[in-house]
Amino acid sequence: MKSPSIPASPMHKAHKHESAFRHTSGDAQYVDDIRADLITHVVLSEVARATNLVIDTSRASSMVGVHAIITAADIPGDPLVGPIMHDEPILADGDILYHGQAIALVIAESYEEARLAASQLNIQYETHTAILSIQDAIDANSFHNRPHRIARGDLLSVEDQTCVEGICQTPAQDHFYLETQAAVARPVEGGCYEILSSTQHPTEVQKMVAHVLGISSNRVVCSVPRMGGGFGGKESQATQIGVFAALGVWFTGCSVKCWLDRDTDMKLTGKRHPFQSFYRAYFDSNHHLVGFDVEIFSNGGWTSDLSIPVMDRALFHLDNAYHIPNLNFVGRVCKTNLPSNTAFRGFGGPQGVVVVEEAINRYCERLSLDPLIVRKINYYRNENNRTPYGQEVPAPRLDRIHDMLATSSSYQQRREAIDAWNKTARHTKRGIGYQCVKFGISFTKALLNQAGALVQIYTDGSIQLNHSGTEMGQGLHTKMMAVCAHELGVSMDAVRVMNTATDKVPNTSPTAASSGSDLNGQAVRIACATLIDRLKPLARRILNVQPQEDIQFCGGFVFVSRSPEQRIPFSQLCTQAWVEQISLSATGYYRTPGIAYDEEKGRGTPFFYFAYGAAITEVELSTLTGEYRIMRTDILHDVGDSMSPDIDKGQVEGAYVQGVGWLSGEELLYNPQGRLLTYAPSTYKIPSSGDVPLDFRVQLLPKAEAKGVIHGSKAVGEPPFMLSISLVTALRHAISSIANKEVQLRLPATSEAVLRAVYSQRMVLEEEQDLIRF
Ligand code: MTE
Ligand code: LUZ
Ligand code: MOS
Repeated sequence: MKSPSIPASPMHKAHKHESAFRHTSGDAQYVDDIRADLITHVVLSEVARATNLVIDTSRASSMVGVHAIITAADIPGDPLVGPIMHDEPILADGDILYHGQAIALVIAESYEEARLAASQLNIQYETHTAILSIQDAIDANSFHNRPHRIARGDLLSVEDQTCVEGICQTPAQDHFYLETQAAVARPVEGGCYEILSSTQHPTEVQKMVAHVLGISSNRVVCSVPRMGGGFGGKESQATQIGVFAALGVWFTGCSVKCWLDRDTDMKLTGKRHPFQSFYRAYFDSNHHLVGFDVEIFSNGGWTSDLSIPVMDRALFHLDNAYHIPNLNFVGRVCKTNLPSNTAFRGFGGPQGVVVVEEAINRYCERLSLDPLIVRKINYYRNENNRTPYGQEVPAPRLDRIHDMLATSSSYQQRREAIDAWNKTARHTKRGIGYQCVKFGISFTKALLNQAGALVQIYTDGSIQLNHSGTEMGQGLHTKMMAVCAHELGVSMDAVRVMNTATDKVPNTSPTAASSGSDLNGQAVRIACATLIDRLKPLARRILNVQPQEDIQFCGGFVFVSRSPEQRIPFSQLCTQAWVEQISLSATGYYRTPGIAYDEEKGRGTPFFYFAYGAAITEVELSTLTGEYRIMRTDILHDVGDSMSPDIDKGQVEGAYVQGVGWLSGEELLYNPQGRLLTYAPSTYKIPSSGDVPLDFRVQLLPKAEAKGVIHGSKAVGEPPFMLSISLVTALRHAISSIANKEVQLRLPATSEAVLRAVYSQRMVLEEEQDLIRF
């Protein structure tokens, strides 16, 4: 019962990103826009593995413009950092463990002076052979953990079924956030520190700065204006940059910036984990995937960082959307002389999903089946709804999404038309591929599933909103404004989201695992509910109604539900609250209920719920050059009842295209000594506008409200990344049309890789023709 003159809540409406105009006008402030007295040049190692490192700084430290040169020996507190294991020397101490490792910091007035000084460092060491690949690590028994395992059923019982076996390799990927890693540290009186950081995890920066300097956490405040992209690369690995800047302050007393140029960023920081998986998939005569035996290895790099939870998420997603009765999944993280690989959109999920999808594709190629049909046969359904780790998949939405998308995209007709085209076309082949996803939402490290908020109302009715999440372009702040505006019944304009800061909300989790809006949305709602509870009795008194009378807050007014014309402006209520000494500031705190996982047993409920989606991708490729184009992509994605549909569509599009980059064009190449060769945009190719599907149709699943989640919405940041795997299926469809044989396609599917796959089909064809001839 709302009066027509009262504007509706902004919840579930289209919003422009809260910083959209500032992004485009240049008004948006990033960390590098903040001035500092001095800059930091990070000196990187030029070898992948060495011992007896000795650095003579005497000549360099007396050079013009140089204020300090810092090496491991100078660190005042604990020299080790790391988000979980605490195994990462902040600067190389005696040993060098990867090419590009930070070995010294030059704090200077300008980059030119710093680089000149760095060239005058006398660096000595003894080099050793590096362990680089997963195979090197397996051979050398070099691992970060013991194997993690999830198993059920009995694989012996399916041994006589049709088996496809193989080795599936997925590549690394650089985050290539537009804004490289950056931090500014400033001295604050009393030996305190202020760190402005481009980080997804300000609490980790605060903690590790305190730790490395040997001071208490309350002497450090870390705040985040915004990031120009994070994608997981600033979840744990922005910490080091913040610590570098803070060390600069410790030794000089001046404000110090640490900003990495692109080359340094790409050499120093970790990437998406490359995986190598040995699999055997068993299918019965009805095309049911009845057994899956998989041993997966990831390349963790030199320290453990987040590699173990990434591996766990890969294991949790080896089933993707399919019920598999008999299985054995084992995962292990390799320790190598590479940068420490880290969180990247999907957090191991994509690496897990690719394996089961490759098995299905190969099975279908062998039997000339449409892989869409085999996928559908295997979905979780109400009668088969337990994941390998025992969590229930309640009322799966896979069939509904599948049927809607297959129909709306005319999959069947288009596949037939493509098959007809491929029969006659000589140099261009077409392919169509379907991919669904089921993605578990919650941090796999369960305790991280918590968030806080601090909401402050001023006497004019305007609001400052603080919450524990960070903004990296994903639109979290916009969604949080909508939650706050909805709860307090004001317009979005009345709410200002403040920089994320550890002095406003303490002990925060990283903004990651796609759960930023789920967790912080609840915390914001709870804080606002506390304020509303305080304001309602006052409103009833002012409106002169009984204590049991229902009061509503909407459109900037506070009114009696039964008679909306009886109302006062929200601002008037706030002024009166101050006069009557009612607090207008409240915190909110939320933790996800009911999450538990026993890693020993491989059983539990690691996820609060699952997000779903599906995509159909059509490609056209040249068999002469291996080049291809995505002609059309249709996506239907389940974001629950979206809090902000336009922002969510942007997330779906961005995740898909970023996934396309991972699977098609982005290639990190190292020389045999472990030196990264593709460390700049000249050689490392992220997708550009020309790689976006020519015809791109993204829909959000209608009538999809989720229970127990903020405003019925679902997490969106990572799940659609996996929809890009439809590209691989589409490419395989196109390539297999040459000889109707199993495709050997290496990932990333660069033009060269596609051409090689085309040649190997042709060879099969020629061999067969030979057989016929003789
Ligand atoms: N979108 C943009 N524009 N920039 C980013 O860095 N990171 C992704 C995703 N979408 C990212 C993004 C990743 S890895 C995650 S985990 C989520 O956003 C984090 O934000 P959320 O939890 O608020 O969705
Ligand atoms: N688990 C997860 C995690 O699923 N996503 C994450 O980003 C993460 N980060 C740290 C620890 N566990
Ligand atoms: Mo995202 S990889 O969880 O930061």
